[in-house]
Amino acid sequence: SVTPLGWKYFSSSLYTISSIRKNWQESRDDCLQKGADLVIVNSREEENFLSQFHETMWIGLTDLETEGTWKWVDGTPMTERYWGPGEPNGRTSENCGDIKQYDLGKRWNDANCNIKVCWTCEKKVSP
Ligand code: 2F8
Ligand code: CA
Repeated sequence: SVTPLGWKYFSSSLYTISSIRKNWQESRDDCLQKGADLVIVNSREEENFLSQFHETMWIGLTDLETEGTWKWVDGTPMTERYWGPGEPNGRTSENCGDIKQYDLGKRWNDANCNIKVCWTCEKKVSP
């Protein structure tokens, strides 16, 4: 099959980064509308794949439900951890995960869910 315009294929998923900025919830809503969700990072390879998107971008990680317990939007616990230096540091004021331009491989940040940044959607496809 073909890769749709604006999406990139990696390991049985399609990815797209927004060209505009929204808060975390509105970003997630956009992904859901596309039949996708905010990206869930399951491996070092996937984390490195995402480094081609050169913007700060929301990922599908949040501790809104229980402070300090980070979960992915599909309900799975965070197993891989690629936090940037000193992150997460925002306690109750920063409950949404983004990827910042920290060093490759350690780029996750907890940010205030209301700030507007780009976001990346992931849609699983059959291989
Ligand atoms: O230096 C890390 C720090 O950078 C920003 O705060 C100055 C981030 N804030 C936002 O992205 C809103 C912090 O989350 C981050 O820890
Ligand atoms: Ca932070």
